[in-house]
Amino acid sequence: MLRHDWTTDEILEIMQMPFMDLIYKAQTIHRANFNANELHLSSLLSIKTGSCPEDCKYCPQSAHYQTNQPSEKLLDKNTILEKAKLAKDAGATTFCMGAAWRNPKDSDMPFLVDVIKMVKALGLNACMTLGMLTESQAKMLKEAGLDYYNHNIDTSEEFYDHIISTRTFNDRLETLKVLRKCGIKICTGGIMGMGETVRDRASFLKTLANLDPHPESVPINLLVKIPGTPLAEVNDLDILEFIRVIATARIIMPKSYIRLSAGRTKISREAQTLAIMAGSNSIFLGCKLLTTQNVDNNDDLKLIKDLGLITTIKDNAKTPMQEQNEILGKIHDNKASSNDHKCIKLNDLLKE
Ligand code: SAM
Ligand code: DTB
Ligand code: SF4
Repeated sequence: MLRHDWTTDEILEIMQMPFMDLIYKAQTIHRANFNANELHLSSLLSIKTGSCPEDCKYCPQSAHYQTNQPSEKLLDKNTILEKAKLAKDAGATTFCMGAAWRNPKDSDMPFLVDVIKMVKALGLNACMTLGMLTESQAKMLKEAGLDYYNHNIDTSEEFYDHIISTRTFNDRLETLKVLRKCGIKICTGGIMGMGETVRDRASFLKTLANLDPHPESVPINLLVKIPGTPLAEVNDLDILEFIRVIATARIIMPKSYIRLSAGRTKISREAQTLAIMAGSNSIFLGCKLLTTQNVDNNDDLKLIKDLGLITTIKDNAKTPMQEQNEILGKIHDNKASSNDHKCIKLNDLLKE
């Protein structure tokens, strides 16, 4: 039975049960609702990078902090289309486009509508994350064919003001309501390891699980510490605590996709395996997330293969390595990361 009346104490009790019991319960619930060997693959593209007016203390793209993230103008349609095609060739089924905006301007809407139509025409699920939306904007995105909208609550209601001051927790919930009203699937989650308490993590999960219906997609990010941001030096979260959040999310939102999102570079393949065992069933593929480095593709594919996971990676993908690198890592040509050369053609590894 899907519940929407959780208390923080009830969730705390689940999250703090003996670890083996927690994983067993999460895995049992996962198996009752999903194929436990299946992993969903998404691909991310930052369509407008940097100079964001919001002051989210974790974010490399906030204009409030001195990070190494250069500001870039909105990508053009052809570039986005090219990246979407490459994502499809790589085997992603969902293409998620992010913009460093507080909200889109009404004058941006025709462009966004065209982009959604282009991505949908490729047969991909389209997802966007553009900040707050008005109802008329959400309606336009829905009519264009948008499947998912990512809009994270990020942390607990109680801790929110420690992390962001330029908008409120309630602002976030309002946009989520607008999305529901317009029939767009909701992707909302948050970031662990920002200095929050265990109770904050339970309260964060309570807000998500008490949304009715549950969000279709729940990204759980581990903080990527960005030099120059106020959270650059925060203490590392114990990885078992992170796994506890994933397992608890699976238990209380049994039918939602739980996405093991940012921060995978910080955790071992064994910890990622544990996260998948605890019920996360989706990852972002590619050497780059929006602006930061992701797990190198070689390592992801080895893990997929070693665990015998079923993914949407296609057997006949013929993307040249050069192009593959582009979608998987060098979204911005001038910022190749040191591990770009390790991005390999997906199927080469799977066919071994
Ligand atoms: N500007 C839009 C917004 O905030 O809704 C969309 C883009 S924003 C970068 C998308 C999400 O990325 C944020 O909600 C946050 O949860 C996540 N994120 C940003 N920086 C991060 C970091 N350093 N570590 C982990 N997750 C991060
Ligand atoms: C989400 O919760 N995680 C993704 C997706 N939604 C858009 C983004 C992670 C961004 C990590 C920091 C960066 O690469 O800029
Ligand atoms: Fe802007 Fe989104 Fe980053 Fe906050 S998380 S600073 S809203 S890009």
